[in-house]
Amino acid sequence: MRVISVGLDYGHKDDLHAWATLDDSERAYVARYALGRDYHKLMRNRLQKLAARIAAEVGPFGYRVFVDSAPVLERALARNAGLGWIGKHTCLIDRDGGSWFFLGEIYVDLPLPVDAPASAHCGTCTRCIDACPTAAIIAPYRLDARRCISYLTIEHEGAIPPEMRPLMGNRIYGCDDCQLVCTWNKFARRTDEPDFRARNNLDTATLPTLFAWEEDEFLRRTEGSPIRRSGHERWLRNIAVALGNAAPAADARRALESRRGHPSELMREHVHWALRRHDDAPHPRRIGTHRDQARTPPPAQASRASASRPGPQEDTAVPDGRHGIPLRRREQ
Ligand code: B12
Ligand code: SF4
Ligand code: SF4
Repeated sequence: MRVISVGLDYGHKDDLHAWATLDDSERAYVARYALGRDYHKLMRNRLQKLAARIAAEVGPFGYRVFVDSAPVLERALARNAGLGWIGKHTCLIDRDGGSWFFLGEIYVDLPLPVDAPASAHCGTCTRCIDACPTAAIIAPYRLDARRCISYLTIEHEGAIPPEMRPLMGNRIYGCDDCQLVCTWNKFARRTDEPDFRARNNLDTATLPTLFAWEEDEFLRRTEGSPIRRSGHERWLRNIAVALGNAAPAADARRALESRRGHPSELMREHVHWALRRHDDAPHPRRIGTHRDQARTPPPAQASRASASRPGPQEDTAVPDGRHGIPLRRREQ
């Protein structure tokens, strides 16, 4: 048996836009991968087509397609297939493609030649570890999923641990910070895939706007989106946390007040927490920035740097304050 490992780019054109949203506590941040159509079906269809094309060339063969659909170690397989290396943030990165791509596989019974694994190029860089708002990357290549905002906002059921809430800033669905700071993503391939374009203005929407969606509207608007799977209650729960982290403003308070009497106990608790944050913070709360990180001296020389393509070891510091992460951990 052999595994054909495939990457599908989802990177959006402009990372600055992502930083601007993270900087603006009135707006909602949705992970880039979830702005458009759910990738699972799209990628599975493409892999099926690829299998059909192979069959047209070599004749019928046995195969099975996977996209997150079974306990498959997708990153390890992709690394072994030469698609990239597993970065310190634990995502797969390619020198030319960055890390904004999904993974999928076709298991085949064809005697294909085996590719060589990709070599690693993180060097001494620690940007992703330093940038993680919740310190979820507890050591290079080790993620504590319980601290990861992606897990907390997408997978976690029930109440979000109160100590994690202030660290989440305005991230309401998934998180990209560790990838946004990664130097290799400066060169990431961007996608023109219309299906991955932002729907419902999810890349610019304000928190009160999204908080106002009732369940039927939520279901209608998230049709075909990965967001739908988490359900309306979790959606509201996450936005309540983000509204609690927003700079005090009449709009945020009004939105929270409108859900004070929500039938779900979970929601009421999160709304009360958020309102308490506003009561306790009469002055505009300082929004944390990446300033300190941008000022960190560039990591020391690592292996193979390309002249035209600076690796993480070269100075990639950004202008002060451009990379904002609201409410980083030291600001609790
Ligand atoms: C669970 C999961 C999560 C969890 C935990 C993530 C984690 N880093 O552990 C949460 C919800 C936090 C999460 C978040 C995200 N995820 Co996710 N997630 C998965 C999922 C479904 C399973 C991963 C898993 O736990 N596998 C089981 C463990 C045991 O395996 P593993 O983590 O891959 O690593 C082990 C193996 O590689 C093994 N190993 C390594 N080498 C070798 C060699 C040998 C011989 C052996 C035996 C084993 C071995 O050791 C590793 C450590 O135990 C995968 C899809 C998949 N099926 O792989 C997507 C996946 C990893 N996620 C993906 C994405 C896009 C994300 C997010 C970016 C989404 C977002 N923007 O919010 C974030 C990124 C967070 C981060 N920094 O990693 C993509 C990553 C694409 C890429 N370029 O790498 C995947 C591959 C989905 C996909 N099909 O595209 N995710
Ligand atoms: S996705 Fe966000 S919370 Fe999770 S490890 Fe990356 S930066 Fe940290
Ligand atoms: S930010 Fe640095 S350490 Fe993290 S994955 Fe990218 S190159 Fe590796």
